[in-house]
Amino acid sequence: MELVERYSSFMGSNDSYDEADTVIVGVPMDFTVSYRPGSRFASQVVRNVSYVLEEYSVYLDRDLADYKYHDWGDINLPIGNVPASLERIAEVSARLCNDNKFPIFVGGEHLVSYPIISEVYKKHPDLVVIQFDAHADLRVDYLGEPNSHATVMRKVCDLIGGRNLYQFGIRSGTREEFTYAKASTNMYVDQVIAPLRNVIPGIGGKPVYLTIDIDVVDPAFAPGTGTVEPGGISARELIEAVHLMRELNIVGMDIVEIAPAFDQSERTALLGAKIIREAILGCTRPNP
Ligand SMILES: [Mn+2]
Repeated sequence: MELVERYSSFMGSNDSYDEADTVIVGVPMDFTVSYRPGSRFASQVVRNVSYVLEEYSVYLDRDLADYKYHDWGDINLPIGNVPASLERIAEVSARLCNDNKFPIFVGGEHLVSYPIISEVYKKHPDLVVIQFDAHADLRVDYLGEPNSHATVMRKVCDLIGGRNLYQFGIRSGTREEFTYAKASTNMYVDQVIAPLRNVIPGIGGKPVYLTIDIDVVDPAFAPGTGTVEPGGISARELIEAVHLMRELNIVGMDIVEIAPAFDQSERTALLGAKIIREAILGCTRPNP
């Protein structure tokens, strides 16, 4: 045990970038959100609350001590400049792809997923995207603006093809979004676990990018988010859903829309931290 320790990194990780298989990056952007901003502070709070978690997961009988993961820090973003921010996020994503890292991005708003997925798609042209979310995020524009956390999955569809997008837990959107989803994507309204089990065999070994919008969870379990939507899955179901990802070929992921200021209990950020722990343990390999 060290006499003095630093906990400003996720789980106190001290692994270097070069030796790590997994790299965690904060993306402190919340410039296009339609309701309450604040997700730019999520990554710092997720790091802070991760201190309470054990490295050992009793669900998986695996221990983070056996894994190499590096917390790179937060991307420096030009606050308020959306196009320049998306470019910088893409630049970081490209580097992680080139270096063959398993990237875990901590949002930030959901729009940050777009430049990340764009880079991952360059590397994996047969990419599948799995989205856990309360909202469809399939608008063409939001108040005339095509770059928004409400349009992000429509942009992803235009990029990779809607049939390669699987949406779970969706319980909010416009009629137009649900009509589009019916014709163009694989959307499973309100439910997560049962439909996820059904589609996993069909996805098989294809590369999968996982994007988790924390508002897929019922606000009772995750009140710290910008666009709260009552209903939704429990914290336990989200953990189970992440465990199901072990059956797939996950090549990267993000967890977005945690807005710590709206949750003094910190349970939302803590759920995010726990999800990251389970994803590292479940979706990457130990590195003794
Ligand atoms: Mn979303």
